[in-house]
Amino acid sequence: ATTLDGPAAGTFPDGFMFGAATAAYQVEGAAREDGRGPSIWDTFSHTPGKVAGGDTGDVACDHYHRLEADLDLMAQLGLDSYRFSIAWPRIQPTGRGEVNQAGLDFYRRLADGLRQRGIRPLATLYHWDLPQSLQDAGGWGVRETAHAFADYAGIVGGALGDRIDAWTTLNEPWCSAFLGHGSGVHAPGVTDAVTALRAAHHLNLGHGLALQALRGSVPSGAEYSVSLNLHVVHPDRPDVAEDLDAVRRIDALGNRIFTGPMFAGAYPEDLLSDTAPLTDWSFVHDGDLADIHQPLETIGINYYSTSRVRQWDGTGQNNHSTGHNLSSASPWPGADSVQFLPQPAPHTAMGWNIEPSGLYELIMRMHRENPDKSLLITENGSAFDDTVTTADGQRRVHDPERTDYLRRHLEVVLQTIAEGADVRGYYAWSLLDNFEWAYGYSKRFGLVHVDYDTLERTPKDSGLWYAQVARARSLA
Ligand code: PNW
Repeated sequence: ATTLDGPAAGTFPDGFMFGAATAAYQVEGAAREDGRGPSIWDTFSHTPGKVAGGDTGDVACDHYHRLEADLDLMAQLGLDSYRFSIAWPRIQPTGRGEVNQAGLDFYRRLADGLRQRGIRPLATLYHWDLPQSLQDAGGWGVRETAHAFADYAGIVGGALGDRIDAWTTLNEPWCSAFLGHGSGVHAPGVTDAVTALRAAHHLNLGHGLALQALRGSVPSGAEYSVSLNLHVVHPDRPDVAEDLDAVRRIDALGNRIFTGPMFAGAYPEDLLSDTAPLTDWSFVHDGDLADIHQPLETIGINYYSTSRVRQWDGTGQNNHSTGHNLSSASPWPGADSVQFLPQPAPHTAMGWNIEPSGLYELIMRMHRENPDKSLLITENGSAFDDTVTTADGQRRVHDPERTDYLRRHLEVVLQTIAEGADVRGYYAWSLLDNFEWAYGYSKRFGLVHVDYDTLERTPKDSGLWYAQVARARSLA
């Protein structure tokens, strides 16, 4: 129930952070500069047929060279916080050993530039750009990668912990494990169900070991989180047991495979039995669950859309789509009996349905299940086919659908806060139009438009609206 002493209707609580997010490979460019080594996304994007239009992150938004201007842009938008990721291959070009000072220097300049402008840095250690040398040694399919990740975390924490006090270990390990190793639509492009499950476990282990390394290297008082793209899954026929079981299976593979070990110290029993025909999970060693289940202040929620599932009737071709229907291989190991159904309009340019109530469900569920943790919406946003117009020499991007998307999701955030959820901030995805993974530059999520010929930035109408909200701290 709404409390009377809660924030005034329509007003965000003091200290609530309005932010925007990016990821290193999606914006930085400068892929071969200052000692950066190759990552699995360099390899993948340079492999013909993997990314729409043959696009790569070689240049991207050239953020690496335009850091000062982009920092000024963030200040202009009135951001309280900026969520970015650190490129592991800039810090350790081969993923192990020797540290590349120039890489650390870039993120030191970024963190200092943010702080000088009163913008709090939130650093993600891993947003999908695994050093290629580690992939050559087995990648997330092998446990050594989790240990290498912890070493990297300790290096970064030691070098930057004096100026960054909010840290996220992994971004969306579901995507790394299952789009990277199940459907293969993301790097490294593997399509093997067991490797995908092994990767999920080694990502969990990497999260726990990295947290321990960060706590050992960053001054106390910092806040730690993980960003999960939790799935909101509804049954097609709520009164049919098989459809409810389909929801349970996807909840296990999409959500509880991470929240179980990370927040409760165990893999769900139903996940182990659902996947028993594929693997006995002997890659989980004694002590791993204790290593994974570390104290954690904050859950980062990345939310875009909802899914609707039913039991597949076995005819035609099953549709494993979660909005990434680019491969016939499934990102859901052992769930071949589950069918994903098309969702009703409205949709974004990704084909994802717009459903703010899904964010409500997710926040309230995480709040209920983890009353001791605070929450951050670490990503939420939408792609639309924007067009730039010029009037009186002024470039404008009219994107009312994006503003509407943001407004409706922010209304939900306010509602959950009024109902007691401890939501501390909201990060729009994304600050800039950028390299949208398998879709290349064809999908635009930015608050700020990027012209990929000139690299000119133009705040969209939605960005200007967001700046107003951040200033007023209210949606009124
Ligand atoms: C997230 N899905 O990706 C990522 O964190 C961002 O880097 C990305 O640009 C953004 O969302 C928009 O796509 C996702 O299939 C990719 O469920 C796929 C899914 C979800 C999130």
